[in-house]
This record gives sequence, structure tokens and C-alpha cells, in this order.
Amino acid sequence: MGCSSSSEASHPSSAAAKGKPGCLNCCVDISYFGGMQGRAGPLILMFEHHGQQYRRCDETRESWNASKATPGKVCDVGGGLPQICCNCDGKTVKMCQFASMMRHFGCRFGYYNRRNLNEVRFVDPIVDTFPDVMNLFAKACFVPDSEKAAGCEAFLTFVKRWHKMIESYLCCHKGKFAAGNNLTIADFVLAAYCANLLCNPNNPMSQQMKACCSETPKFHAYIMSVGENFPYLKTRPPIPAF
Ligand SMILES: N[C@@H](CCC(=O)N[C@@H](CS)C(=O)NCC(=O)O)C(=O)O
Repeated sequence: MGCSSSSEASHPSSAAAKGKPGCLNCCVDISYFGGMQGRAGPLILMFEHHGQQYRRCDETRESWNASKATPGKVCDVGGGLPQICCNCDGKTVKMCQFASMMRHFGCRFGYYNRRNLNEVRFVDPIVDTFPDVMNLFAKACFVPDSEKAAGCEAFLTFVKRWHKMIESYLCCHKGKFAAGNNLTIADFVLAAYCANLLCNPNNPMSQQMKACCSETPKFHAYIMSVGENFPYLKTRPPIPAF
């Protein structure tokens, strides 16, 4: 795993050399399927926002399968992509599992305070259910045409429920961010969801997803604030649907 081995190409981040407190003084390699955001999206957004130097390492299905079959190449804990590898002060660290990596870097950068139970009760369900959103989205996108309609329906049904969960949190804490008045890892999840899926003109389900927002006015207002809160999203090039 990592840019030096299985990946086809790597892209240095635009975040280099402006890191905030907690940044690792090495480049973080994040491996994911080439050109896609998927579960890597919130991690990339957090690195961009915080100024952590990182590099995207693009895997193909073949290179990833080859890495998994090579002992010691991927994170020992197993799991799929995204995976992270960094070498700091001579020590190589490999990480996997989306939610664990979000929490790890969230603690390091100050976007996840596990002692603040009033906050984590809103953060955790958003972070932990994002993979469910992405799994259903993948099922709607990457299935034979005959299964597409059912896949889209299952995805949109889940999306409606997910938006309502987020709406109930925003109504409860009344803050401007996902879990109150502090920016947390849940905001990187929601902002990535908005920019990469909901408002992505290359996503064929974007309009139907937007239609699901009519019943969730506070979440709608949150969506409208994403560009302002995460300027990087306004400067990056267009991205594909997934
Ligand atoms: N529990 C893992 C699952 C990751 C996962 O399933 N990733 C997919 C892509 S989004 C993948 O790599 N699938 C191919 C594989 O597992 O080899 C996580 O949340 O990070």
C-alpha cells in the first residue's frame, strides 16, 4: 500500500506548508480508488481545511487486490479503502477504517472532543452512518441497469431518513455546525456529502437528493453555508459522481 508501491499516481495536496496545530510533520498518504472521493472525501476535506500535508494515492481494483494479497503491504487490521500510511520521524504508521481515522485525526486537530458528551452524541451517529450512505450510493451506481431503479429507491429512502436525523440534531442544539457551535468531524462528513453527492452536478441523483431537503429547512440552511465554511470546495476542480 502507499504511493511508493501499488498506486498508479499521486497528487500532492494544496494544503502544504500552512498547517494548524496538531499537523504531522510528514506527508500523509491516503489511498483510495483513483479519482473518486467516496469515504475518502471527509478525510481529504479535513486535511485540506486543517493544512495537513497529504498525498492522494490512486488505486485501481487490480492494484488494490494485489496489495491486499501481499503480506505487510496494507494495514494489519484489514478493511477496505480508504487507508492511510505515513512515515514520521522514521516510524511508519498504517491506518484503516473510515470512522476510526476520522476520530484519530479529529482528536489530533481538535475537531473531536470525546469528553464532550453533549457534542459527541451528535457527532458519532453522523460519522458512523456515513459509510451506510456510501454503501447504498455505491449500490445505486454500480449495479446492472436492471437493478438501478431499486438501488436508487433504497438510497433515496435512506437519504430522507438521514436528513431527518440531521435536522433533529440541528433543531436540538441550535448551533450553526453539525454538533453545535464547534466545527467537528461531523462537519467534514456533512460538507463532503453536500459537495460530493448532493450538490455535485455530475451525480445523476443530485436533483432527487435535493428534493429530499424540502422537509428539512435547517439542514437546507446548513447546506447553503457549506461553501462559505469550507473555501477549498470552491477552488477544487469538478469531481466525478462517486
Ligand atoms: N469498514 C471499512 C470498509 C471500507 C470499504 O469497504 N471500502 C470499499 C471502498 S468504499 C473497498 O475498499 N472495497 C474493496 C475491498 O474491501 O477490497 C471502512 O469503513 O473503512
